[in-house]
Order: sequence, then C-alpha cells, then structure tokens
Amino acid sequence: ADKVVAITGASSGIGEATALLLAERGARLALRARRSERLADLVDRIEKAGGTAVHTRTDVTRREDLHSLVALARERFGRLDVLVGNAGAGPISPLDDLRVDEWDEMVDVNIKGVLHGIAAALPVFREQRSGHFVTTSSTAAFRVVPSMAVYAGTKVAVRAICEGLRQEAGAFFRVTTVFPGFVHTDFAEASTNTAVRERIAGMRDEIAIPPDAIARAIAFAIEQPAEVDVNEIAVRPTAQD
Ligand code: NJP
Repeated sequence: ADKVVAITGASSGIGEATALLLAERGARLALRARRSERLADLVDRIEKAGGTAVHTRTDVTRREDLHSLVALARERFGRLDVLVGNAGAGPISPLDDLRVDEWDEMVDVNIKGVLHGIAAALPVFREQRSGHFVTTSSTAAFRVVPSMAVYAGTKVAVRAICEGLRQEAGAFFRVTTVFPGFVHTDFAEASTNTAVRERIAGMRDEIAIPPDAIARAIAFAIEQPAEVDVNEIAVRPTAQD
C-alpha cells in the first residue's frame, strides 16, 4: 500500500532491508540514522527503482530529532502511518568489564531512543485516529545469554514499554514488537571486547539469517487490515538455541 513509514536505524542491517522491501511494496519512506551518506545512497537506490523516500540525519538519543522526524514526514507526505523504531546499539560485554559508557549508550539508544519516538508520534497518531508503532526488541528479551546482561535488559524494557503502549492504544493505533534472533548485520562487530566480538562474529557466520527475514515480518504486520494488530513476532534462525 502507499503508507507513510518512518524508519530509524535505516542506514544498515534490518532497517535498510525493511526500507527496501517496503519501498518495493509501495510505501513512502522517511529514513533516519546518523550516517547520512549511507541514507543518501539508500534513497538513491529506492528512487532508481521507482520508489519514494527522503532522509535526514537523526540521533535517536536526541528527543528533538524524533520530533523533527515526525514533523518532516507529515510535511512531506501529509501524514505518518507507521514509525519503525529500529535503531539499536549492542556493544555487549560481561558486566565485570565495567564498560559503563557502553551501558549508557545501550540505555540511551535502545530505551530512550524508543521512548523519544513514542513521544513524538503518539500525539500525531491520536490526532489522525490511526497509526502503527513497530519496534525492534530482541530474542535476548526472552533469555539472557552471556555478555548480554545490559543489552538484554534494554530489550526487556522495550518489550514492557511496547506492551504498555498497546494496552493504552484503544482502537486508535497498532503496536508491533519484533524479536529478531541472530541476524547477519554489522551488529556483531559492535562489541569492544575482542573475545566477545570474535565469538559473536563466529556464531553470526555460522547461523545468522539475512536481515530480509526480519523485514518480511515487519511488512507482514504493517500490511494487515486495520482491525488486525500483530503484537509480537519472534524470528530466529532455525539453528538458534
Ligand atoms: O544492526 P546495524 P541491526 N541514532 O548495526 C542505528 C536489533 N537486533 O540491523 O546511526 C540513530 O546494522 C545505526 O545507524 P547509524 C538491534 O538491537 C539485532 O542488526 O548510521 N540511529 C544503524 O542503522 C537493533 O535495535 C540483532 O550508525 C542509530 C542501526 O541503528 C535492530 O535490530 C538481533 C543510533 C543498527 O544497525 C537493528 O540492528 C536482535 C543513534 N544514536 C536484535 N545508534 C542481530 N543483528 O543479530 C545506532 O535480537 N543507530
């Protein structure tokens, strides 16, 4: 359909794959992340294939950036139908490493980044009497694995926030939380602990599924009829524990 969809974390991985798939299916897109040159290239590819997309640099830890995202999407396309809150940070490490700045980063991007999106889009969805929040959590929200304590904590928080949002949504807007398992993206390189990074990268090369698998799950939720709200979707590699 011709929905207006804003995607955070659109510059690589799951966000990029979702942008390409939704553009192919007719959505008009507002793409956001910090790496503008990658976004510009993505917009180019989408337009060359006949799609419609705009981009602006956004840091989801800055509340005002999310407000401008929502405002610009409405200015450009007249409304906002879906906010895909997908930006995430995963510099994972054992707690005992005390990489406290990285804990802060994960809390700021993964939790506050999602909250900033909700704060910006909720009044618009209420006014339109329609809208859809799609947020990327993680299967780490279901089971903590070694070195993932803080990361998993942020993704548990995302799940709780989105479930609370769903309960408050009434008949106005929809809430979908996506829980990816191991996906083949740059995410595996984010850890600054060499042993952890090598272990994760090794697992990635062995079992990870392509980001398009998550894009298809997001498209499935978005394309349901208005009265159907797909709330939680977990998508793991078949070989994942
Ligand atoms: O990873 P990656 P994924 N402001 O690194 C953006 C979750 N997940 O696609 O700003 C704005 O390719 C960053 O853009 P840039 C994961 O937790 C993954 O795998 O340009 N954007 C990039 O576009 C995350 O929520 C796996 O650097 C910021 C994007 O986030 C989501 O999937 C498993 C930002 C990250 O893309 C997408 O991650 C799982 C900021 N401050 C959950 N900081 C997996 N890959 O295995 C980062 O369970 N970004």
